[in-house]
Amino acid sequence: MVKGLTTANLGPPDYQKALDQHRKYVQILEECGLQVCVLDADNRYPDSTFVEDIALCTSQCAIITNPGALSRKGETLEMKRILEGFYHDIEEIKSPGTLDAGDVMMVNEHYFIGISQRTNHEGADQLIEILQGYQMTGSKVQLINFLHLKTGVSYLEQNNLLISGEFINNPEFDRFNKIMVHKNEGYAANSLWINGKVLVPQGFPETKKNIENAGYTTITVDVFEFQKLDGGLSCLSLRF
Ligand code: CIR
Repeated sequence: MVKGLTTANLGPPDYQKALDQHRKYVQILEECGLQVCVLDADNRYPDSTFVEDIALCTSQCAIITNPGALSRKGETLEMKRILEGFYHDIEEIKSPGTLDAGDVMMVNEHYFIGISQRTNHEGADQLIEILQGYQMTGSKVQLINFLHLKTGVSYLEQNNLLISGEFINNPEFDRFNKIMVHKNEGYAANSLWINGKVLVPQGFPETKKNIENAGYTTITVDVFEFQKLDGGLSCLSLRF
């Protein structure tokens, strides 16, 4: 993982610390009532700990993505094999379409899809067509600066949206109650709702307070070693 893709300028991650933070993350998911299946390390793919990008797990089917970064394309094979153990229906995004599922935000049966450096229109259109085949819907959101859609916006259920930067004034999100994330706490925009609680990355007190003021219990999680690789709380797992 120390060779993972990054724009963060925070230096390479400390592998031992990352393992420790990952263990705690798993423990917290379990404490939130989830059954966690921890995958083996795959040393061929330094970014493969960010499993969220490789598949979209819906209530009806799993969709294996076609990651936008060349170095991540091969991650899909193993993920497909694993998800076949959980899903009857598996779909795939195909070239020239590319899609990272970190660009996909689920709001009930609707999926917002970021058009980014990783996800192109063709990939998003394929996803929308697949979703429609299962009575779900999708719509596109153009990104300007963020790596992934969910780097800057997280759905916390009950119509509450944690939102930052370029998304704050985007009319696509007008219908939500917006919980703002200030510029100096931007990383915390990737927080994670699980069974009524919200996991918030460590070190962002204002955002944590704003989430609590909206009525949630928060759990602080240290994922700084993963922040060094542009990864956040949601990227580290697939929830279904
Ligand atoms: C990458 O650039 O692909 C990884 N270093 C980080 C991926 C983070 N994933 C996400 O935001 N969903």
